[in-house]
Amino acid sequence: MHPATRRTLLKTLSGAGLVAAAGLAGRVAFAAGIKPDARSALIVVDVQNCFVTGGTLPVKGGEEVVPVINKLAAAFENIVITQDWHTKGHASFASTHAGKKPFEVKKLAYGNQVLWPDHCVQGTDDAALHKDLALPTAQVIVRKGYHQEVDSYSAFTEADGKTPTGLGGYLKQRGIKKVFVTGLATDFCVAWTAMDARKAGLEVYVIEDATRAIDLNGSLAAAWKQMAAKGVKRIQSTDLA
Ligand code: VGL
Ligand code: ZN
Repeated sequence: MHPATRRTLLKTLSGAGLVAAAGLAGRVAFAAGIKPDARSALIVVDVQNCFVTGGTLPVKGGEEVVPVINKLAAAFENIVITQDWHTKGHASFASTHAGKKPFEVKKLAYGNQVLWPDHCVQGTDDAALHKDLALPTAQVIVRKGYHQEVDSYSAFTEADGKTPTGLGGYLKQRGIKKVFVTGLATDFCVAWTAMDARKAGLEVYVIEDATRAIDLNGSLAAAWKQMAAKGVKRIQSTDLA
């Protein structure tokens, strides 16, 4: 082989090798980056009877997240569960407001509120966690939406934008840096929880196939867009496998 040809060939080969190595390193780094560690928590949002088939505010396919979440749980040392936990006659219920129907919007003291069917009333079977949700290692259950006049999609801060639930302080005291959000519904409680987790300075992933959406007037696409703008990362449960 002519020396010049050999030089070219070697360059080409090492060049290809470098590219291949970089590709592999990139993949490994990505996988390592999203691997849950001791400072990570799985947040399981509102997997309650109210939000699955047969409930008072059913999310299409809501029950399908249960086996996905049960499987994910094995990878987490820290698990937080949330429950939507409304009073009777809660301000977010259409039935509370004369002449209002579910899914209409009403301006309340803190801003526009979507009005829902009566759902997740404290202590009812409708508000209980789904019976097949198997999370024996979960350490805390955060209830939200219990102030009569204020809703709380977010598990961190109520809809008035200022009243904390305590979850932010809990995670901070426990040294949690990274959260993986799952549950119901993608475009309401999951999205608001994920965005508030960013506000709390956490690294945030939403595991898409461990969520299901209500999708009211394009709310699902809007939620993904808003989450992306706030640095929430959208992943699949297989990314953690
Ligand atoms: C939710 C509507 C009303 C949710 C809660 O869990 O996403 N959505 N209350
Ligand atoms: Zn609610």
